[in-house]
Amino acid sequence: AHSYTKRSFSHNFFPDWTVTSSSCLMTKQVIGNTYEGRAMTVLKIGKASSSTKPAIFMDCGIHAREWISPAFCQWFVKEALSTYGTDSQMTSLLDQMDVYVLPVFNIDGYDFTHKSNRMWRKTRSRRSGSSCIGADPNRNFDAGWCSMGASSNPCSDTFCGYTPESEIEVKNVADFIRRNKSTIKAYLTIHSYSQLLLFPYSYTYDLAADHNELMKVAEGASSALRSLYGTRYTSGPGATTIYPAAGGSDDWAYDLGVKYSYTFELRDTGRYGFLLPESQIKPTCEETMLAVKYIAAYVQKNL
Ligand code: 0X9
Ligand code: ZN
Ligand code: ZN
Repeated sequence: AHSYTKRSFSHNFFPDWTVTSSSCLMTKQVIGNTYEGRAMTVLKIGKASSSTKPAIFMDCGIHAREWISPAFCQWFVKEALSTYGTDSQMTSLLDQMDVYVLPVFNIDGYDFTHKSNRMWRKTRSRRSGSSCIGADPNRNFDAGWCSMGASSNPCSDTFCGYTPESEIEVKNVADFIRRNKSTIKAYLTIHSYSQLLLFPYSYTYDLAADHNELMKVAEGASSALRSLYGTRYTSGPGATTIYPAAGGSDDWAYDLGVKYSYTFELRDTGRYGFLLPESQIKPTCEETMLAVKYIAAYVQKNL
């Protein structure tokens, strides 16, 4: 694709920008369809190269009601494309690496939160034998699957699904990451809310082999984030920092070999929760950008 315009997404949170470029900084790839048949499109952002570049994978909108998350992916794409060539860090990052962005992971659920139930969390898959709909995509990955902090009851909001990767959206993403396993150096997944920067593990209390380094990078990213508006984040392994919960994408990616695997829980800490007011979208995206760029710079430096 040779241009990026605000019309690229069905939900346009930032109507004040239009970014166009004559160079090839972004291409897109459909990685499969959702349960209801919507195309899942991964954007690949980076300077075109004949050789394969190391990459960072980032997804937003695993959980339907966490609306600030897809807003952040959209912000990231706009910021990356519009600051390439002027921001030295972004330029160097996109020269050397690619960033894969999946703007909305759980598109069916996200659509449902706009039309029927604002607090929906799961996918929208159906199966004969149960009248309850959907599974929690962040309990459906093959990482200690359904062993703790997940439910085998299809009516639960944390239903782990019938088998690992039973949700087609999870299968599509897992297949994409497996296919690109040798190039993907970092996995970032954006959720809300609680202001946390989590890393493996959540399916066990055991510390990750890279615990110290993951903690150090998380602390650096959190202080970069805090430097803008003073927003405080807590860093740590999922199991002890939020709660034990198996089947998450971060643990799965880490065990696959993607060392820098992080879950962001964006603003706020509960005053508005999932219903974060519009006035906080832009500041939340701006500060989160600093944390993501901090992690990206660290990964780039340690390739
Ligand atoms: O429970 C979750 O999936 C995440 N919190 S949320 O409120 N956005 O639902 C936390 C995920 C942490 N990582 C794992 N449990 N693997
Ligand atoms: Zn192009
Ligand atoms: Zn979530």
